[in-house]
Amino acid sequence: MPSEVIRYAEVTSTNDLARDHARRGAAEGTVVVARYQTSGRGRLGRDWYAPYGKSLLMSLILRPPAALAHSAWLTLIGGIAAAEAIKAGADLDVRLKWPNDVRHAGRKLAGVLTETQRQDEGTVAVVGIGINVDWSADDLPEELAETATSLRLLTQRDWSLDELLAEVRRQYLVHYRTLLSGEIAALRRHWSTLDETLGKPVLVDAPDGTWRGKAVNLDEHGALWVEDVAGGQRRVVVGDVSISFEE
Ligand code: BT5
Repeated sequence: MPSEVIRYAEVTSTNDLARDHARRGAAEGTVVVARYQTSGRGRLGRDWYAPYGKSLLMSLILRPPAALAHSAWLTLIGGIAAAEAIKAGADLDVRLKWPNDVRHAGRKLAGVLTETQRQDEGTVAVVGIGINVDWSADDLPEELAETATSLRLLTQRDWSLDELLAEVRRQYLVHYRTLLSGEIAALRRHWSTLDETLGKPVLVDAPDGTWRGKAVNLDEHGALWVEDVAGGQRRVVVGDVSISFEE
């Protein structure tokens, strides 16, 4: 494993450690990985659950140009990279739900949390990716029993956390270079091969409230456009969408 991987047994959150390493000068592409997080987090103050040693918990340090520091693509690429790394190891129909869910048959397998900070040497983005790998049925906490799954549960076999880490990192950096070179059309095409949000009736939970509509487009900034019931198109930048299948 290359030296750009920094390993810990237990941390608060790999995103915290990655931010600290970035402050101390860690290069773009450095990854922090841990076997356990005492305060693993999701977006909007939510928790990220992972039993000891059975999930991939990684944070990638990036130093994006200012124009891309808050681009939703930093997160969307995380989902693409996680999905592709999983698909490289098994023939699974893994899908992306905007903006950060990697799912199989509607159950969440992985999530992405991007945090951006101004530091002395410029903007640092930390892209945290968690993948449920070696969980057995007993590892699923009750509150996730209906909504989450793991690679072991889906494939009945062992997965190497190190191989998965290397592949997620590799894939991420390939797509990140595409983003840096401004080839957004290529990224959008890539997203759409894995997407399960576009064209679906959705329930949007955003800062402007909760409302129903149909997901219609992903724009060049990675924002989701949703047509509301009155036929108007609204841009969703921050928020959650649940896909409602009962239409
Ligand atoms: C996410 O948030 O999906 C982002 C997850 C990012 C985790 C990585 S692990 C490495 C790095 N270090 C961190 O501290 N975080 C990152 P969000 O979309 O807000 O989803 C969170 C919600 O998913 C929770 O409220 C639960 O309902 C559910 N959840 C929690 N843990 C889960 C798991 N392991 N698998 C599936 N669902 C989970």
